[in-house]
Amino acid sequence: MAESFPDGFVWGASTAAYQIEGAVKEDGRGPSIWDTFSHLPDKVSGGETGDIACDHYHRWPEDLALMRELGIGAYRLSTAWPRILPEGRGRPNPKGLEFYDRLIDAVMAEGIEPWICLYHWDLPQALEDRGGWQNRDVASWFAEYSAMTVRRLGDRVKYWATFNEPNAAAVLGYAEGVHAPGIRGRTTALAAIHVMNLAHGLGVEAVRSERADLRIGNIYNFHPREPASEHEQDERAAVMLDALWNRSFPDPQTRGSYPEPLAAEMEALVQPGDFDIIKQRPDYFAFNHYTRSSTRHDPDHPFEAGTVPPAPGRPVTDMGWEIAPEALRAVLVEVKERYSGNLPVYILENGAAFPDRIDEDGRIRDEPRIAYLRDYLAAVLDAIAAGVPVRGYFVWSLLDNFEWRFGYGKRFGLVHVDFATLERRLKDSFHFYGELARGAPLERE
Ligand code: IFM
Repeated sequence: MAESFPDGFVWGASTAAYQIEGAVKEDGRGPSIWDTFSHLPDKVSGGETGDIACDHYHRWPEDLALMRELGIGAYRLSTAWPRILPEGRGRPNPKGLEFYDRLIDAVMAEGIEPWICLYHWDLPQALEDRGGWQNRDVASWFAEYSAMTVRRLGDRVKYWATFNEPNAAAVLGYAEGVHAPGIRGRTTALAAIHVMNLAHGLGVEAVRSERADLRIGNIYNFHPREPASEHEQDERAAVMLDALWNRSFPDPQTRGSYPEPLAAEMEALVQPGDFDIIKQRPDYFAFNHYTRSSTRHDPDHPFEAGTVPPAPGRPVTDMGWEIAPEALRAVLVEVKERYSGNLPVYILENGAAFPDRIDEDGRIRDEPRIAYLRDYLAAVLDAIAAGVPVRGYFVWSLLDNFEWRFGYGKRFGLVHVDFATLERRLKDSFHFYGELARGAPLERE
């Protein structure tokens, strides 16, 4: 059965600065927490770093040609705070701003709508040295950086997001310590959550006071967290992880309060007036989604909530993440009920890592990725039929890239990158996605 997406549906691709740009010491860029973290021993698989990544900083014209060939209508990138403000605040780095200026002009010249995310995990190291996301001042510095970036690019870029997956930045970076800056703790994570929420609120205000005509939101991440058993401790752990992962940002930002299992602990951090700053009316509602997982009581986890690998036999991606497209439909329906109402909804990341192989004829027949995309897109169609106003879908990712603690071993791209030569090669999924982007109906399995 073939089914079409609604007229005007936006087909996009997403990337992030640290994962693709490289050129970490060029043209005045300052170090970020990921430069520091990835250079520490044993933090990233194989000791890999984002020093070169896809070398997009130099090869962006080639990557833009790929976007043109793909036929996407929108491209979501992130600006690197340490490229624009090497010390995190103060005087901007003209060359950093010029890079994004040129890129945006070129993207628009291709008829592709640029979307900018202001924070995709690369906090300037100078600010981490001052307490990072645990320091309330960083929220104001984020607002200054946001205003500066919008002043330069807001005449052309209409769609803005403050943060990408602030939950991942807070939980992986400040609770579990497996992402930069590598801090493990409970109070550290709660502080980071609150300061990032404040930064979002101040950032939205700063962007709107620069220009009232822009569309701004936040990019959440929703992954259902079911209890691994009916045991009370597992149920409690699942409620906690759901609050921490799925609710600790959208709840305060759209409803003005922290979710129940965290609310009491957060009280110590919340100052009078904070929720007035944090709760801002978004112009659209966006999130990323990849999988679902079950949760068990884990006394060694800072929030006593551990993730259980999928049961043997369940289909998984190369990340070990369960393939469960029905979870995306459920999340979309829940998002509308709980948060977004009639706001336009965008999925700003979805995709899958698989161990791709280049065949002798040079082709990459990545059928598992095509099947994943087809099934998740069918779930999007189901949610649209159920009344969720989904207006766009952005695949993660255009290119294979630096997958954080997994280095270059996990490939999410529609385009294969040979990290020794930096040669790009189209995968079969590139052609599959390109046809949809050009208006072909989705053939359901
Ligand atoms: O690569 C990441 C991206 O930076 C944020 N969302 C999830 C992707 C896959 O892990």
